[in-house]
Amino acid sequence: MTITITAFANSPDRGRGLARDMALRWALEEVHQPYEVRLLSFKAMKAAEHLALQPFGQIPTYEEDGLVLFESGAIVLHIAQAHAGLLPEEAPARARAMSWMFAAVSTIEPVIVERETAGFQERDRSWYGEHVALVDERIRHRLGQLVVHLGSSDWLDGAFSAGDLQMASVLRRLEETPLLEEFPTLCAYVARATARPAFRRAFAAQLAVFAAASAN
Ligand code: GTB
Repeated sequence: MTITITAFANSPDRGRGLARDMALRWALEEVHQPYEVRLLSFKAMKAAEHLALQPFGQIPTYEEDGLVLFESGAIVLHIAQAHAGLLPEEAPARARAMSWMFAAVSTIEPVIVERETAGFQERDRSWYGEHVALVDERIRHRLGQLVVHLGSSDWLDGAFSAGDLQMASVLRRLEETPLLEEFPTLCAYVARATARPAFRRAFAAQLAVFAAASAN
């Protein structure tokens, strides 16, 4: 069984591990599954061959023995269901961990992506500052709710799970904004998650891609 994922050949994150292949790498490392990476240029991502795997012309994808998946959240869920280590055995706890995966991608991530998109596409608009201020308030509201839920716990629901992997992956996208540091509980949460050996291995692997691309 060979697992192949796709990633940027030249990631615009410049080795910071913020593109969504990072969550797949991390999940695969957590469950000790080897994987290969097919690196794609922006042009290759929009070509028919890749569109047959990912209808929106994006990375990441996941291939394994004829199974082709896209959407990073769905791929992490597949990995977590297929291998022990990322989801609790007990059914109710397993279902709750999945709830947290969805909370990460459908409740927390959209407001963060809205901020990023504004930064990329609206910076020259007269209303940019006002818009970002409103989005920041929405982000703060969600982060505040997350802090209340976490309380003094290390993880979202018992032991570290795919829910934490997905949530920490989403929160990392705020690391270079002033927002995350307003929430020390979440900074500590992300630091705890990213100190995991599996994260460190995944991060090093994507950084090696950036280093090799920069050397060329
Ligand atoms: N919902 C999909 C999923 O979760 O798999 C979204 C996939 C997605 O957004 N892929 C992005 C992509 O392929 C890369 S990860 N973009 C190219 C395109 O759409 O043409 C998003 C991303 C990109 C760059 C940074 N960065 O530079 O920091 C961070 C995150």
